[in-house]
Amino acid sequence: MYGLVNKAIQDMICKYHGEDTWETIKQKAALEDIDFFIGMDGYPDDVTYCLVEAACEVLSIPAHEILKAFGEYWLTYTAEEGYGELLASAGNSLPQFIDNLDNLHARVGLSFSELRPPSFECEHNSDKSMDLHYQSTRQGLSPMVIGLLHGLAKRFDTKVDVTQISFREQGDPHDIFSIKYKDSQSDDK
Ligand code: 1MF
Repeated sequence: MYGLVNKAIQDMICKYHGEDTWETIKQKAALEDIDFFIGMDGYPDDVTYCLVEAACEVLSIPAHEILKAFGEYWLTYTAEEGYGELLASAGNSLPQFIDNLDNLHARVGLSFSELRPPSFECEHNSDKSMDLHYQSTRQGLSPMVIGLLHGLAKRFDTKVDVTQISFREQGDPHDIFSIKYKDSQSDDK
């Protein structure tokens, strides 16, 4: 994955647990030879998975919680690290943004050819509910998607309820999330 992802993990860990804890995690992940991550360089996915695994052990937090927290963090991190306009161009509501995610990744992929973008396909069921089909070349990241959805909800001041209804790791063809959402200020039930 692009170094931007590893940089964001580092930033989140330093912010909430301090530099020393980050150094411990980096060492545990056997990445002590890396002085810093370069955002626009591609790194093996293993680097990211090892960081998450080491963070689990050092912080005694399960992987799914770290991934979920990271998903939320990704939205504020990228908004502040030069991708504010990219995010803004994807829409100004939760459903619109999700509908535009494949376009957003296509735009990034034009400039950065090593991107392996996931695909997010929406089935809008009825008012304020949808099924989201998530397909990725990578395994085990569905908790991060749940965090990303909560991060989007925060961004748009929307209440969201996410339930995973199909699980690739249990042999389903891909992950599917059932999403219900509601604008915070709206009165509809
Ligand atoms: O292949 C990749 O390296 C990769 C990296 C990040 C692919 C996707 C992503 C973003 N994605 C990560 C989780 C899914 C991974 C997977 O299933 O394979 C999050 C997608 C997302 C979902 C909901 C809401 C917002 C989301 O992301 C917005 C976004 C997506 C990509 C970028 C920024 C914001 C991005 C920008 C520049 C990149 C890489 C990704 O590369 C750089 C970095 C620095 C300098 C130049 C290029």
